[in-house]
Amino acid sequence: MQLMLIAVLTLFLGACATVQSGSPAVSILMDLDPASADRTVIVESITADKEGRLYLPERVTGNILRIDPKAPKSVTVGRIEAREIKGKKVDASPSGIAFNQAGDLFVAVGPFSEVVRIRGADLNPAKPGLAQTFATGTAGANGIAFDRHGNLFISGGASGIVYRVGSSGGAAQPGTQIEKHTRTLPDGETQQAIVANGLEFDAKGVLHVADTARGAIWKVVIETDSRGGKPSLLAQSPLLEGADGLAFDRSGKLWVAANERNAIVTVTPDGQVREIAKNGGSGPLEFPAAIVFVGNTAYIANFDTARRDNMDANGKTALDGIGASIAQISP
Ligand SMILES: [Ca+2]
Ligand SMILES: [Ca+2]
Repeated sequence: MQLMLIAVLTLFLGACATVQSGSPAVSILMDLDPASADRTVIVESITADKEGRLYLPERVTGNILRIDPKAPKSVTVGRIEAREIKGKKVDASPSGIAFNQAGDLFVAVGPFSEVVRIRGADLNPAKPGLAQTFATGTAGANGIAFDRHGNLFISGGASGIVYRVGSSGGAAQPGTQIEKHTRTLPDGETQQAIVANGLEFDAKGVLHVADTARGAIWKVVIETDSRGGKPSLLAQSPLLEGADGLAFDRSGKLWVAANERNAIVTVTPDGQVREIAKNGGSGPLEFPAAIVFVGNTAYIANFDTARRDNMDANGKTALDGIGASIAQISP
């Protein structure tokens, strides 16, 4: 009897150890609108400053939100104003966000074909800084990332173009291009044509590009003149369908938000793909679109659009779950 008890206990403890060494748990750091699960708040990207505070551009208002994960509360520290273009009011609907080394904040604004800047000193909850034009000529501007020389790279979405601009801004130039491609989602209708989405540089300065349409990650070696070489495929997998925001962890592993699959996937430097978290439409991942690390903790922006695995059972809405939010994965 005693032996049997020990055997059962051993099995039980063994199972616990297996669970602990398996997938890390995803939890919610903050619901960005506790009053609603609808898209009253829309966040597509996330970054962090040197003090570990999180920044998200909000698409409905054009506000830049700042959240200290140690005491989560959203404050507005900057703003991207709507513009009048050809007689029509055009909202900024900002996407990619990144700091440069000096602590100035940059945001991709697709509808303006620009990247805008707010100086670090102007990120102020008492008087939110107004964004100014930094780079122009970036049609479809989506993901952004700085190389170690201070050049800014900007993904152009379905065109596959990745633009580059020097540290003083101005007219951006094409740096490299991912070949165009369109994938039909499992619903047989939705077309996914974004081949240049999330961008990130690894520790060696190699640019990585998320190809949402192919479910792939491309590597691009940047030449000394800051132009990109020919893209080479690091990984392609059904697990990467919907690949959006990217972030490297401290070990050099690439984390990928696979938005349409409600999943977080990792890719090793030799191209091994592994799923580390996935859930249905009720969260905690709700169309995860971007990731940033603060130390060993990953913070994830939930964009929560009604597509594929984030759709409710009715096949139309994404009102299950809590809506726009920040999820976290702690080691
Ligand atoms: Ca909510
Ligand atoms: Ca939802």
